[in-house]
Amino acid sequence: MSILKENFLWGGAVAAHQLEGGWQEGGKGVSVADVMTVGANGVPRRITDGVLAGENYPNHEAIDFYHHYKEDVKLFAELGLKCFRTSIAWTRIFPLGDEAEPNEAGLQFYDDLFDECLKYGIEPVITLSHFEMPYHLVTEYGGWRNRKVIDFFVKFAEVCFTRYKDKVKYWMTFNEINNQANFNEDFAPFTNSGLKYVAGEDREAIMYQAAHYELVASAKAVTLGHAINPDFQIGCMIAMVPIYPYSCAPNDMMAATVAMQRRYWFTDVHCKGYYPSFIESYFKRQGYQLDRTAEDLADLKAGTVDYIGFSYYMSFAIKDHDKAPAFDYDEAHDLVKNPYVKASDWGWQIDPMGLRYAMNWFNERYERPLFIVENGFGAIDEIGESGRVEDDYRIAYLKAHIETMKEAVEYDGIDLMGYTPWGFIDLVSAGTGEMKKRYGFIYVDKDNEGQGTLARSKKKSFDWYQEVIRSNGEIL
Ligand code: P53
Repeated sequence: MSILKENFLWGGAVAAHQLEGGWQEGGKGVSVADVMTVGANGVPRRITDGVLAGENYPNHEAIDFYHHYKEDVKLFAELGLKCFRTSIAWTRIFPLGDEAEPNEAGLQFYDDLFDECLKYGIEPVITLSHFEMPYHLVTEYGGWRNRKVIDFFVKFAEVCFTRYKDKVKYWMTFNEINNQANFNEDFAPFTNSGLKYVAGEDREAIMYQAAHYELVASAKAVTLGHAINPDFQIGCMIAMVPIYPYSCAPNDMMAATVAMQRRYWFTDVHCKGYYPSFIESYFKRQGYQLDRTAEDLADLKAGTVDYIGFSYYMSFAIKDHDKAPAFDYDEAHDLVKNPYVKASDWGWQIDPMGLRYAMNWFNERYERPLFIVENGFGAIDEIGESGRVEDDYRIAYLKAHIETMKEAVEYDGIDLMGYTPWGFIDLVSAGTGEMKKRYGFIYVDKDNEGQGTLARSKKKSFDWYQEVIRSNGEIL
């Protein structure tokens, strides 16, 4: 008997824009990911005004999964995956986002991809919106600040649900919808919501409005999906980075509580169907008059999610900065290093116990099944003398996290659906656009400048993960 259930969904996770490439193939339109240049460790990606000549846009080709998917899915089957989490590029289905009819070539691509997965018994797990909304919706409508985008998204969801209802059972609406809580930076508002702020705007108020429209769109999609196929399991997707109090000073504890509220209220709306009291009270204090209709509130109530999908990479710590803990935490300034944990080369703090903590945090509040849909270790990999990447550091990271995940199931009684490590085939980093920040068990020969043969090869972690799946997590 294993600790994890028999039908546990062991898998791997990616997103369309980070691996497919083929950015203009099959009638695909330009997405927000197509106008982001390559960055570097500590150097943000630039968002350009459209696609400009002479810039390096790493997502345009990515790892060219669009043309390699058959050989890749064969490798995924060899790895033993039970499920494959990817997203449907919105711009393959609606190239501009506001068309009356979908693009058949795009729909056919995902039919072919899902058939290829199902041929090997690999279940597709699909995110509808993963940092890749049509760029046209940004330039013509201002992204999610515009209520009209709700209808465009719901239509996209309906087309996908209807077309793939017999091929896909597990869905998620918006990837890491809560990243935009960090509204002072440009990256998350743009990738989440297609928001480009102009100077002098109230960034925060606009973020709440955009998030509200997304939450309504998500709820409407959930209701619609269940009507199309009652067997669908439709989840939300939250970036879970627990925020610990730096010390047991009461103000640090309260600062952490408030920071968690600020980052995770999205989950309350997705799971409970209404806004939590602390955020209503914050809106009141700020004088925010959001556009939230009675119909919206009814939609939110009706369309709560079946499960919580979440990513987990790291934890944060917060120190009260000589001010009473209020609802004004700012990620860039208030976070401090946790002296008890180490960090990756990119400064992501490595904290396996934080995963068990996060699972308990979700479980206590929402009592919904959980699905760990991202976890992983971004590192620079070198092909060693053996001819392959000996990524023992990655194995160590994953092993430690799977151990605490199993503790959460065994000791805390948490209902866990599955585990899909991020970027199990090397792909373009979302945060930096780099290729050299690798997460994979499968190496892809390509560098930050876009050079390389695109050849795939197995790393040491490939064999390790194969055994983990085969033993249902008993052999780590
Ligand atoms: P990269 C920030 C914090 C946690 C997760 O990230 C994040 C981000 C945004 O960078 O994103 C998720 O590639 C996201 C994936 C992304 C992955 O984590 O910056 O869902 O698209 O690739 C890893 O190392």
